Amino acid sequence: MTKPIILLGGGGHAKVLIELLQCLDYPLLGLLDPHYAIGESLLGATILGDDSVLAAYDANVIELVNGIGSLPHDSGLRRKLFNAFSAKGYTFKTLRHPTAIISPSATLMAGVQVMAGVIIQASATIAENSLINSGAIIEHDCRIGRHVHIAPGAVLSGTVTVGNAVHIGTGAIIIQGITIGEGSIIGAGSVVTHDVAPQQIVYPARSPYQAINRDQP
Ligand code: JB3
Repeated sequence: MTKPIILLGGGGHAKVLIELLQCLDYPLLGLLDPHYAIGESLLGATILGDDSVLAAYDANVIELVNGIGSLPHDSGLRRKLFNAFSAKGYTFKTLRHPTAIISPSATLMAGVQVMAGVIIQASATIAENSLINSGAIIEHDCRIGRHVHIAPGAVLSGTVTVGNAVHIGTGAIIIQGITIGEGSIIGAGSVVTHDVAPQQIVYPARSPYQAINRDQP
């Protein structure tokens, strides 16, 4: 049976998760976000307060959902909250959107979130607290580390290995067999054809954007 859920965060990613939890008919007690007043509502979910409120809830009785998303250069709040509350004995629920296609031989670890329209193929492994965002494709035998964000529409071909805390931007393409080192950022729209060392930033290879007036001869 699904335990009552408390959602961390009330921003853009949390809104998408509230609707996912409602769609799955999971019992959402409310959410924690210091930005709101207690008792306010967000898409039908009640604000319970800031993270200090969690101390009132037994870690064996509830489950958490990490509603903090991630940006390439953010503070790592998603990772910090996962680590801090896991250390206190709380568990993070693994979520699968009903429209996602997930191979029965794929492995999703604690707190992994698979959003709408994702495809995850045979023998892929996704480690703790990673977020596979809308419409991403994770092909067979990929190994995705912890605290990774695969942004909407990114495509990882077969046997790609992604280190911990990597950000793969919207629409990026990673060809088969590539390894991306821990903490690296792959910019939106990049096409990655060589291994990427840890802590690198990869920008898409394209010329500067130039607008041409359609009326010019
Ligand atoms: O790219 C997509 C589809 N989604 C992005 C997602 C992956 O990452 C989205 O566009 C954003 O770039 C980002 O979503 P996120 O993290 O929801 O960002 P934002 O809308 O800025 O909301 C962050 C929320 O976290 C805010 O409401 C903050 O008040 C709240 N917050 C800040 N510090 C906190 C804390 N909440 C809790 N519980 N604890 C904190 O310490």
